[in-house]
Amino acid sequence: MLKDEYDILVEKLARQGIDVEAIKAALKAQKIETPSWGYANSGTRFKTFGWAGAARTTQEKLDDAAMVNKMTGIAPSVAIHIPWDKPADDDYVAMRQYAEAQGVTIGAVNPNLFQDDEYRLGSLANPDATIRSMAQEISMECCDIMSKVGSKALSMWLADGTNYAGQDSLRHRKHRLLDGLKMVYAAMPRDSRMLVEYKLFEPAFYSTDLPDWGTSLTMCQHLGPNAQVLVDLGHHAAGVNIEQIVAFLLDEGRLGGFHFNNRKYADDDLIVGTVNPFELFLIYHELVDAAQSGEEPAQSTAQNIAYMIDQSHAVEGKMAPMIYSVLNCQEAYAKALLAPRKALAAAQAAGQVIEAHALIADAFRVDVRPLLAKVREEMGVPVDPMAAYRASGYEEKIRKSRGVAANLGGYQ
Ligand code: LRH
Ligand code: MN
Repeated sequence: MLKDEYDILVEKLARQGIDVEAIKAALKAQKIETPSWGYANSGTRFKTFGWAGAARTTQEKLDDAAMVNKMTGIAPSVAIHIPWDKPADDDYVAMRQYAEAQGVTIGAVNPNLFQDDEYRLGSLANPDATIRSMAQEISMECCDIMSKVGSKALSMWLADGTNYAGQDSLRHRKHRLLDGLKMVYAAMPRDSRMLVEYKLFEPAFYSTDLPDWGTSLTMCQHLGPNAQVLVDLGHHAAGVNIEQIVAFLLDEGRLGGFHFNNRKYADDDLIVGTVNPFELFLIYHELVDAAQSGEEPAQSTAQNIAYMIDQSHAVEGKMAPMIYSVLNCQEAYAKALLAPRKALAAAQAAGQVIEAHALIADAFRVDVRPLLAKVREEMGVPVDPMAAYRASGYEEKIRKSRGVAANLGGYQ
């Protein structure tokens, strides 16, 4: 069945002059990083529902991430969050060895600068110099951890901001923040990069010190060439054109990576591609366009993106939603890869508005599942990862061996 559909799709794409083998090669090289915290219990401020089998330790999170990679073949690394993933014996080399023994590597290192009591008025932007030093220390400790675990990315998100007008000097918070980031930037391992994540609001509700892409970009330009912007899909005001931000940052050579998820209202952290799959497709369209443009710095920037998932699965389990998320990214990428770029460029140059839009909309409408099944078959991973996971017995195994974790508060 899929075979016939695959043959029909290949014929159709070949007639459009599209190189199907090149698309398959690109899909086999796709890499999506999963978040360690996505495997553990997490909820909302109202409630965290304990899920039987949710990971309780970093080793269990690495086991789960390895299973997601086994099922999909394109999730070879795991982002860690410190101190959520701080090993009891502080042995990060052992953590690296455990991960690699499971078949995954440690990816981005995220310093947690938002859960200690001292951070009430902020971390790097806090008016109190002692607390700023504390946040700088923890961030620089994460730079050491990067060397031990073999990570090339320090992922900085700050909850810093204010809740009331006049609460603090907005310009002086900017000065403190940049000074702090500069100290951390200088402490990063050579050939690594800092990913600067912005967020419109929450937990601060009057001003956020890194509220948007422009602020993050400006900070990155002050810091140096190894600082790039991280785009979390849930961190924008409603109606913002995220794919245009992606195109702009690619063209500036300052797009470092993504925290993929989806939202209907605010930072909902839902499964990527479940609310607005067309937006996810358009984001991949801009990435493929830049990667095939021959224009610099856009092309090399697009070929060096950290694709990461950052989600909180409050009601839908842990493993199935993570596998489903990786598959949604794979599908969006496949659709973007098969868009007829030459015809599109011609229609755009000719000002053929509807024709140009229709070429992109048609690419989105293509059912790429037969192509993805073929790619998985050739990669030696399950043709239907969700069905394979359900049939694996893994969910039952972890439910029995782990039960429901005790601590059920927010994130961990
Ligand atoms: C903040 C954020 C950030 C993480 C956290 C888990 O909303 O997106 O990336 O540190 O979620
Ligand atoms: Mn995020």
